[in-house]
Amino acid sequence: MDMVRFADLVEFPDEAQLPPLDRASLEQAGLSEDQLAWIRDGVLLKRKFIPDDLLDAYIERRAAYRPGTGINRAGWLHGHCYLGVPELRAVALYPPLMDMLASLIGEEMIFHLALTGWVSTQREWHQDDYLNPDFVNTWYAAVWIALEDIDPESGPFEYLPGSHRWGLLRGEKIRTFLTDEERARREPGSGTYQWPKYAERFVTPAIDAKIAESGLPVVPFLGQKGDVLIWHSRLMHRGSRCKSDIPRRSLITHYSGINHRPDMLLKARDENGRAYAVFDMPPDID
Ligand SMILES: O=C(O)CCC(=O)C(=O)O
Ligand SMILES: [Fe+2]
Repeated sequence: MDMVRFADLVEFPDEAQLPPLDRASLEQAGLSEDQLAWIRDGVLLKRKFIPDDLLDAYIERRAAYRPGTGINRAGWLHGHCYLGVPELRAVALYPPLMDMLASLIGEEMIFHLALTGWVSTQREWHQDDYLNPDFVNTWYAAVWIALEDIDPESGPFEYLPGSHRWGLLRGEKIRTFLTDEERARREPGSGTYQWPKYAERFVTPAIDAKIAESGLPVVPFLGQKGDVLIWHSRLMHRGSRCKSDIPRRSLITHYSGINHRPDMLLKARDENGRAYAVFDMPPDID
């Protein structure tokens, strides 16, 4: 088989389906500095955005999670672990953060996924939206929250500013290059589909070639405690390789436009009225 190209895996959806700030026809007069940065870079970096008291309560709870022996680097198994961890919800649903997300995506956002590892995912270059059902159409954003000064050797988050204007990787297109077995397989513990893992064998080279020809610079996010980086679901990013065993203490949270998740049937609100998704399966948090 010929090498799969980035162009074979992407689509340019009709702009009427996209969040307002992604529409070429948008009138930019009257937008905020933050919204303009988002349009330009596909990321928004806000220093000292989350108050220490919220972070400290979460850090204490997370640090106490040590199943088995020793330090737990991987974090909780489930993306919906926040259902059992109110300290996590308090950070993820911090009202100024939720308001900021809504102003970038164009509608109220619902929180539905947390990554609590204190180590890089070491996941290769990707966009987030292709893991979603197609109807999400990039009404989606994720937030990287630094819980301490991030060490350059710890495998920081890296991204390519401006890459959110490239084509949109589509799960449906990617899956056509997989076998039926690869498409169907799920992880035994968590039940998550494994296809993105198999797809890396051709998605990663296709993206690498696209990056090389783009000439865009790779930017690491070396945040300090309370700094947040919000990124676009079409932005190329990765968890870079660990160059030491220095921990990387962060919290990563993912959100969708509340009207773009008909698949998330159970929605709850916290005491500030902020939305998060509830799932039937109880999270494994002990
Ligand atoms: O910082 C990392 O390890 C990458 C995380 C990531 O790709 C994600 O949460 O979507
Ligand atoms: Fe990602």
